[in-house]
Amino acid sequence: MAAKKPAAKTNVSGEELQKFYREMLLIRRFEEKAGQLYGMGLIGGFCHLYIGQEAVVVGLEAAAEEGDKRITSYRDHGHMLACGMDPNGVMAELTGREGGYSKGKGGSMHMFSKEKHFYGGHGIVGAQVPLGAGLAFADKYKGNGRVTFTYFGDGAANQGQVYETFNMAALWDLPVVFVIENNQYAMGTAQQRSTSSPDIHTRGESFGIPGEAVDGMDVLAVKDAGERAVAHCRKGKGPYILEVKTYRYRGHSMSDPAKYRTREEVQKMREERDAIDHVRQLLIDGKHASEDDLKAVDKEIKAIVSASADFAKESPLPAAEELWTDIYAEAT
Ligand SMILES: Cc1ncc(C[n+]2csc(CCOP(=O)(O)OP(=O)(O)O)c2C)c(N)n1
Ligand SMILES: [Mg+2]
Repeated sequence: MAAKKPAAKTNVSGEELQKFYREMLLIRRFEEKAGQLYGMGLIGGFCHLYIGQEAVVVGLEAAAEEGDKRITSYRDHGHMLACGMDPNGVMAELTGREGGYSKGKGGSMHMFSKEKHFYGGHGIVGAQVPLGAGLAFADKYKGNGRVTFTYFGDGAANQGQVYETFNMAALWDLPVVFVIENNQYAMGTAQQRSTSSPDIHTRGESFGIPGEAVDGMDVLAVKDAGERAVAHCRKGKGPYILEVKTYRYRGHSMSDPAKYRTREEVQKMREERDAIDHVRQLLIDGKHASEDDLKAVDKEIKAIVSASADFAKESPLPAAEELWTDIYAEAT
């Protein structure tokens, strides 16, 4: 069943807009820096950038409360930064250094933070979806009122395990928000080539899970929808689906020939729908910030990001003995 969708709130404060601007810009600049470090050979293996999709996590984190959980796919750096993980630790992990969140042994797709309730980082498409329901099951069992945000892509939404999970989540009224980040592509496959019905938010209908489509390039609309979803879960009404329509500007990963879409298509989204430009305009038009104020924020964010790159470069590689730690549980 498609849920009723009121218009996005317009009475947002200047302070909140500034927060959104800052948080989205941090993700964008961080990802740009990661792309540079990858090009320099300082990051190895897989690396999937989130540039273009920033409003999704920033909007949803604004709807979250302390103790709520999040779990996502391999396109995960934005989620980490949005929930407050330290850019230094994330960059150090990307570069495989000791100071990283997984001591340099996990890399881009395998970072976790107990403190921030971030449960990864998963390289197997769709694998995080049943895990997300499991986290929500634990919270329901404990009766602690927490909600789990379980993020996955439009491609992952075609996987069987997603529907097994929908069934159980609905059956047990689990407090889980299924966030489908529909960036219109799964690697090089456009949604219309892989998906029989484009309205992925209606996929919960046969399980009785409400769903709605959200403009993922508008952080205010995302937050608004996130609040509806979270309220539904916290009332004990079970899961909720948000299909957040977004777009990735960069390739699927750092090794993407980009032959499946035109440059013009990407350029058009950047020019007409960019989520950061949108908030920038709201700040200026509403006289919440001047061009100079925003320049100062840009400078501050650049400094945080370059400090994270310096921290990463200065952090040593993991010692050889580390190969034998964190593999098996210690014998008790
Ligand atoms: C089970 C599984 N099958 C295939 C792959 C290879 N693969 C990695 S990402 C991806 C596309 C997923 O697209 P989507 O869910 O839309 O997420 P996006 O990359 O757009 O964020 C595929 C097929 C994989 N990692 N795991
Ligand atoms: Mg996708």
